[in-house]
Amino acid sequence: MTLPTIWRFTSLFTLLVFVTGEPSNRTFPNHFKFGVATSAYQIEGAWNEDGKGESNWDHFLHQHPEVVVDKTNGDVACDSYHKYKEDVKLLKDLGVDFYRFSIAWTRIVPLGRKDSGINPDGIAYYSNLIDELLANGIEPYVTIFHWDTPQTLEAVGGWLNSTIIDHYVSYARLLFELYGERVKHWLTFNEFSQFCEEGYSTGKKAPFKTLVGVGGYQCTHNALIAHAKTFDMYVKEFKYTQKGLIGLSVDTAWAEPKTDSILDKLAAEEEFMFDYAYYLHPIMAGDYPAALKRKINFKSFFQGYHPSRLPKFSRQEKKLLKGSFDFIGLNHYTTSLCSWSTTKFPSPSKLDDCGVKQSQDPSWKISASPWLAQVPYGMRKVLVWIKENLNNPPLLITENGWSTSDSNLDDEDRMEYYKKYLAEVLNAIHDHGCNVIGYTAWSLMDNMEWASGYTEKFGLVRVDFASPNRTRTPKDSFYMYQTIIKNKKLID
Ligand code: PNW
Repeated sequence: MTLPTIWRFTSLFTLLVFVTGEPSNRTFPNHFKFGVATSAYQIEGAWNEDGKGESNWDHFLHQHPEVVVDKTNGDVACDSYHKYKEDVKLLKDLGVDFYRFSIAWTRIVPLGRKDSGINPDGIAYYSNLIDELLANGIEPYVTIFHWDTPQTLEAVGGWLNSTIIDHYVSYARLLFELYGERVKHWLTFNEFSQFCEEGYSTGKKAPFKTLVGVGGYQCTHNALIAHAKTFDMYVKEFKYTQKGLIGLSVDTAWAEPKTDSILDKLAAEEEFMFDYAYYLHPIMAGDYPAALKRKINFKSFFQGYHPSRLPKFSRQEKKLLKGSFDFIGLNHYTTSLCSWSTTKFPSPSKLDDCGVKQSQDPSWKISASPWLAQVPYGMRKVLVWIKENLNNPPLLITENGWSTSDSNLDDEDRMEYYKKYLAEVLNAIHDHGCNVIGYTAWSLMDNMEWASGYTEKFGLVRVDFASPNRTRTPKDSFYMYQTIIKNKKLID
């Protein structure tokens, strides 16, 4: 048999299994990196120490403790502001290649606007953290904004007010100046969908506004422009000397058609457009998807919104947006089943604009977070969908994890989740050639889970919130992840 004939009769899958052994023995590529993630508000505490300004989360949870289920807040959280060296020891022990953390804008620029002053102590904190990481062989991956808007800017509309764009860009420039020699991976934003839709439309996250069908689009629009301007600024002013990479993290739940019917398949496609392409098409192609614009503009017109509820990018903004990324960060946790809604959604709303009903299969295992079901195939399908529909960009999984209501050290369910999801990452790489460059577990330790307070725990490490020491104790999943990282493969 000639070689081409062998190629024709041997699927890529079979070949890869032949080359790499059984699927369960598959390894992560040599260049593949492992990390863990946290965010500033969720772990740091020290909310007003050493010159830090007030963020929207500080402000709203102090004013309205009742918006958090256990009426807690992030005033102390894991106290990482004081215990960062202990955190780095844990990271070193875990063996991660990188640590994804976020910088609190108000620690660096307390009043949000750079011209109102910067805070040397806050600057020193992250500088020390970065040095400590590097001294331990761990790369810092920095999220510039993980939802904690300076309250001074929130008070004048936050992300609804386009003046925030330039303040954000100045803050980002300062970070590149301060830390760019040492930080080579930047994420401009974490999950537009969560802080924009939930912050300004459905009112589940700070600033808890309910401008349904309008606020989320406006916020996303401004944040996308801030992202594009920051990317452009980095390329023009820093990239040549600092040689870093810039991406952003988007939230990518998989949308599975509820049945095999054409209609349900179309419903899932519609969900992808509103969940992924809405955010990713602008940064890849320079504008929102045409079908999304048509749909929202059409509905807006008949609802009496002139102009449309979906803002328009200028020609200059489109130019900046197009190709404004080095890699895409994916936060993936779960899957939903999609069908067309037979009951009406409130109108106007993003839900109504999309028109798709989402549900969970009753057989799925649900975590302590009601939205988070364990559906491992969703991980593979997301990676493959993005590869096939969005031109195979480099993908970094920036979050993936499982919540429990207790903090038990024998966290079997979390271990099962990680093993199954990581197996699907391997399948995406080996069977489908997805360009996945790394994986990040959420989270290093139990922390302040936003409006769920401390009731949903995502940590590989237990934190004793009853003790002023915030004592940290690794769970079984910590040791399992440690072994996976060491071996670059899954161990049964
Ligand atoms: C992410 N969903 O949020 C955030 O980046 C983290 O700060 C957070 O702690 C973590 O996930 C766990 O919740 C999400 O409904 C919240 O699909 C909700 C969803 C996805 C991500």
